[in-house]
Amino acid sequence: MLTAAQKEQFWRDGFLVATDAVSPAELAAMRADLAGWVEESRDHAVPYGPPTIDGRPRFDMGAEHTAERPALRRINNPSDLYPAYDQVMRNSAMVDMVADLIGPDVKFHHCKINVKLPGSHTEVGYHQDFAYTPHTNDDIVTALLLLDDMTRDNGCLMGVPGSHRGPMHTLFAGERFTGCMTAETVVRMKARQVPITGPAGAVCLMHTKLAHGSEANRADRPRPLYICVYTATDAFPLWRNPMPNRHEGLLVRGAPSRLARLQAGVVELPDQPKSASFFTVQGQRSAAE
Ligand SMILES: O=C(O)CCC(=O)C(=O)O
Repeated sequence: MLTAAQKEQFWRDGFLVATDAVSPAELAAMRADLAGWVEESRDHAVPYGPPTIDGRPRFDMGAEHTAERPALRRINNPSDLYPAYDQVMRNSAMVDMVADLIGPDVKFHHCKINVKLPGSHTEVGYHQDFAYTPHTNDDIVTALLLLDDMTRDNGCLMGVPGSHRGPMHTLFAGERFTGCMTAETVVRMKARQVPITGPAGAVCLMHTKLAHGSEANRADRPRPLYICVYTATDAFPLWRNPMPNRHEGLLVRGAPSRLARLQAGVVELPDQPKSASFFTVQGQRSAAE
């Protein structure tokens, strides 16, 4: 699926945007579900929905949410319940692309949708995903599928090229897990960041150690991302899944592994409060909290 140049770009920069990661029909089905959920959220004042397997509300809204101006910001593990999202997580071109990078043997870890509706305040504080999901090795790809065009003004992802080859940065302030890098580190990251943009149906394939964040949506178009995390089958979790789900460990390509591959180093383990989504961990309140 990916050319040699695309693979080289991924390992050099730590990310890659590839178009046509899903078929038009797959994209349309996911978008139709999402449009329905945004409408449904108008009837709710607090996070709601069929709970995740660890009992959390599946749908989370920001504190600014109202019926008139919905701020649905997160849907946790949609592949657990919704066929369109399950199909894409298991068997889309996106999965083949991931296998080209860390395969041939690949398993699933968790997934979510970050919505960023127009007028919502949702932003993503700078972090490296590996700090939330440490494993025995870092052959882990976060696949961020664009359900709409992602542009500079609708709160696109911002990433620091090459940062996946540098150190891991703490997400603690003293003893408190903030889920974000420290203010000093963020200044350094932002000085080197680049916008990551693309059309609906493209995917940003991101190395688990890439430093990234994103700002609020200032446009009149939503910026929904369907985010699926995949690992090589010989990468095993060192800590509990921040978003437990029915399909953790599901083999999506190749063969399982009974060997764990270990990478030398010291890993700081996260501290994950059981809130409706990681936005609250990062200090952005949920609706009606
Ligand atoms: O939604 C975004 O802009 C980034 C998502 C992200 O970093 C995450 O969910 O870990």
